[in-house]
Amino acid sequence: FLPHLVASMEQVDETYIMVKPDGVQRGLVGEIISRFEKKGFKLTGLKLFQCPKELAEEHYKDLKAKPFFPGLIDYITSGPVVCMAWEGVGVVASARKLIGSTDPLKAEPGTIRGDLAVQTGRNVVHGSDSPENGKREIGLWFKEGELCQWTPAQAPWLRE
Ligand code: IDP
Ligand code: MG
Repeated sequence: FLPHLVASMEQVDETYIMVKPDGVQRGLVGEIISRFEKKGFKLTGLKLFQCPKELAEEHYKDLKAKPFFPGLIDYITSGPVVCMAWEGVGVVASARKLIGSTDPLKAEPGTIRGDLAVQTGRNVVHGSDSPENGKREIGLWFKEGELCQWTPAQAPWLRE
């Protein structure tokens, strides 16, 4: 039972990461992408996209009853977003840590929201909250043929 076989049996997850319209308007796209790129996750989908209202409502359907829901939908559809699919072992939980708390004033320094934002309603980035939602959201935001399966050259330098 060799260690490298154990490692390769670990579950590879996918997460949906999105630079929200404020992140695009503020010129933070490259900065946000590079946080995930430098960490060592694999990018499998990327596009600039103007989100229709129906898609924003479907994406955030669990928050429909919240008082901030209409404002949230206006915010997400107010300009282009950058949609990303990222893959890796533990990527969902790790991406949430890199992103930081929902309220940027409570987010730790070093996290994207902790470093780059001040308000919950303008918190620059989205990340899926579970592997199931990662799959669901990638399915919502990307069409078949928009995702790429590839082997990064750095792969053997990231994992034993
Ligand atoms: P998350 O993005 O950290 O997963 P959720 O609770 O899932 O946070 O909320 C989704 C998004 O809804 C937040 O990122 C934020 O943009 C918005 N939101 C959440 N709570 C509030 C609020 O109290 N006021 C305004 N917007 C909010
Ligand atoms: Mg959430």
